[in-house]
Amino acid sequence: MALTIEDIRAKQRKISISGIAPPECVNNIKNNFNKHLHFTLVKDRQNATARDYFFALAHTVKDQVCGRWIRTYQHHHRMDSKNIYYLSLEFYMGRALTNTMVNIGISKECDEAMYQLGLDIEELESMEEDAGLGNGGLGRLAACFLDSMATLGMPAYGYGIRYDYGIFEQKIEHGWQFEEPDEWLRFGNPWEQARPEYVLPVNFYGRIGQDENGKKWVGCQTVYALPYDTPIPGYGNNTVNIMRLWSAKAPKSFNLQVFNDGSYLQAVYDRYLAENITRVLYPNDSIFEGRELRLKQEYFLVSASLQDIIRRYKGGKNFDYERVSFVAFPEKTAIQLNDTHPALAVPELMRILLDDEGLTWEEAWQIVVDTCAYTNHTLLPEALERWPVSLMQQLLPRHLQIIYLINHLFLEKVEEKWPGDVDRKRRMSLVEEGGGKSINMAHLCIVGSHVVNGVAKIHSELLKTSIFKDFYEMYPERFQNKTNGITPRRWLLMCNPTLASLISQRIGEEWITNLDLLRNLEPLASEKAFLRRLIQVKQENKQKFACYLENEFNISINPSSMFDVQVKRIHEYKRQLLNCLHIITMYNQIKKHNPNDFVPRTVMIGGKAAPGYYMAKLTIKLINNIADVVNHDPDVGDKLKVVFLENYRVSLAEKIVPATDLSEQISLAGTEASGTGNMKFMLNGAITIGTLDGANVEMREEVGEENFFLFGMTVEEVENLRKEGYYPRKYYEENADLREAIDQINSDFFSPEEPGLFRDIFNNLMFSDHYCLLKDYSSYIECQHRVSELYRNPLEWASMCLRNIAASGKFSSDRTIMEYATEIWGVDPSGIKLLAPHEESNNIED
Ligand code: 26Q
Repeated sequence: MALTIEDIRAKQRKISISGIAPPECVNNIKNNFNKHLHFTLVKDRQNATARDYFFALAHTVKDQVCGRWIRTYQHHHRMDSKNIYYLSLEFYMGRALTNTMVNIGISKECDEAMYQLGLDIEELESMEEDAGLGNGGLGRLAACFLDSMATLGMPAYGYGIRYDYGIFEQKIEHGWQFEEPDEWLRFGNPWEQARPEYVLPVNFYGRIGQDENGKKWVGCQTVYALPYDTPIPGYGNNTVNIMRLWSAKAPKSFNLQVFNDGSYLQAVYDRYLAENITRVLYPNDSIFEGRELRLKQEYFLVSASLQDIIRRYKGGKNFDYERVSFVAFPEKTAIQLNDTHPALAVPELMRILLDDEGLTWEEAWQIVVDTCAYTNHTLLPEALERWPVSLMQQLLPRHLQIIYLINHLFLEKVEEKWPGDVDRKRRMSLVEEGGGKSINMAHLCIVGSHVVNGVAKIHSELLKTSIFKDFYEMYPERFQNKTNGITPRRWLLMCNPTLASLISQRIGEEWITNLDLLRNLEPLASEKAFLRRLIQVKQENKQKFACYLENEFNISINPSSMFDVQVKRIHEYKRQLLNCLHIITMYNQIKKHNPNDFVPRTVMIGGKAAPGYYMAKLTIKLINNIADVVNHDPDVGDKLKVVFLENYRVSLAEKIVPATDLSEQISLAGTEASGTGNMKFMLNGAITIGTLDGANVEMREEVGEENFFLFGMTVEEVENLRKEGYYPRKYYEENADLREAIDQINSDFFSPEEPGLFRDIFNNLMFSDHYCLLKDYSSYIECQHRVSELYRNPLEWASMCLRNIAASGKFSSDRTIMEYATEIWGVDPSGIKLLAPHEESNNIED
């Protein structure tokens, strides 16, 4: 290998200290760092570990955040403007150290300080655990949104759950996935601030009745919600917002009954059961499972957050405690529901306004609808939440009663509009029959919100014509599109510093907060000198990733091969198996023809399977077995290499995205709501091979069809094919290469030791193939040929990469959030820049 990891780091260091850090700041950081090492960690340089150094630096950085945090709160209170609340069961934050340093503008100083102390800052950064409180796209989107809202200076709060265990750690053994618990809090979390003084009660079970105070819900079990705050720094504006995560705590009196009976030990043990509510993130991505504990989590988040929101409303500058009024609530409050997971916000806010605040139904309902908005993230029927009425009746009897009332009044409106249309009422009802009654949470969200949005143009259109068609006919004005985005801070500035500085050298730094400016790179697409530098940057990133694989996993890859990458959750609709069919086809080509004609590739696939998802787990095993055969075949050499990337997560994405040449976005058209990984690759100069699905459609629109490798059916073609009847066998019979690949899977070519291992994959493809892999195979293979041909010409390839970077501006989450702000929340982000604490005349005391 030409370069070692040390060479690359030394080179990158030269770039990163091109601006000189002021010595007084550097000294200050060194002093604080030493102070934390001594007083917070009680270590000296003799016995401190890399982890100790990470914690010392994290505390040093957090100290710099506190003043800005307090000032932001003061500013927002003074302004008394509308607050935005983003309710989500998932916030997939990843690591915070580098992001915090970058956003508050002290990364150069910290680099220099650690250098002077003889420490390797990258090694310290690598000690941080990912905050893995998410599954995939939906959770990562929430994290990108928090960054953008802070950067736009908006008074915004993320509300979520502080899971003791985040998304499981994926281990691969003999090719199979195993799950290990993610003990992310084991060494402590330097960023969070517990706020026990703001603890709130959350009630469960009980029954409907009337107590002495006129309460309608009595005899409940109470669990406390303890808030933990994490700072969310905006980029370069001295704003620090809050993400507030709730942790379950049993009240002291919990199960006092049992205690009085003398079973003290049982009572203490039961406290632990109550606290299980926030124990673990459900690891299903896009699969609904109706577990009671999950419903408890959803209500726990909603109940605690709404109490907190109302407390803040009542603490507002102009709130009149003598004459409590909620008329202004929607003017001061926007609540965004991240999918249906926090749908209970609708009946819970109704319950509070009716039972606790004494409003009439009509008053309360208007407030709820004007305040709430709902984002849908999927069309897949198996992902839609439908909670059994029997379960709701037990756990939340008052809410069920309110939902029935909402439904009754809603169906009256439907009857008014379409008299006698019984079937329509059945389709639109919040209560569904069949196999026991259940509540359709998406219907509840649509009826209880003033806006419903999809997450990419094509997805938002499909919502209106398919699953929510009836609702669109009823409330056309409610339906909007908000195409997803990603934060350019984490996904370029931070994860790809060499590309970021190459860009800044040419067009300045303003792109960091105005990503549309990347368009100014377009003229450089024909400038050979610049393209060569772009190639060089990509090559270094690839080499660095190759070093990482070598050091961490003892895997060696050829850094001059094309890095062909598909990283995302493993799911049938995302079609990792189509990628497998291509790999097998390439392998067969190499074996049959002169391998010297073959453009070398390293195909990397990564992602977690939900622990109970059999087909996804079998797919991982197949990828690993294919890798075994391909990588050990001497005829293949370093022409083709297959790697399964273990434990794909945010921090691994930050390493692989900058090193990727080809981004695989190959879902069946109409199944991927948006995708956001696709955007990360585009921003980092990868070229996409993809279908007309989700945000791919808009990426292609932005970059031009000549700069996007398109294949596969359109949504319309899928619909027509399904109508006329899809017979996968036909494509198997028509195409010899496809047949060969499928036969190899079935005839144990990849499982000689375990005959029949992949039979279920074979049967699934041949006799069902719900996601039409066989139909799209030939156009995929043909498209991959064109990709390889282009890769032979490095300058042409680089030119296309650059055009992709230049066209990626639309996919900044800043743009997405601006659209939510103006078109859903009715606020105009100030974009204000606050002064840093040390820049103000008076300090923390006021
Ligand atoms: C629901 C109930 C019970 C247990 C789990 C769930 C559950 C959890 C997570 C259901 C769905 C999810 C996650 C969905 C998701 O990540 N969707 C993705 O959202 C992205 C952001 O909008 C899109 O880019 C992706 O296309 C979409 O798949």
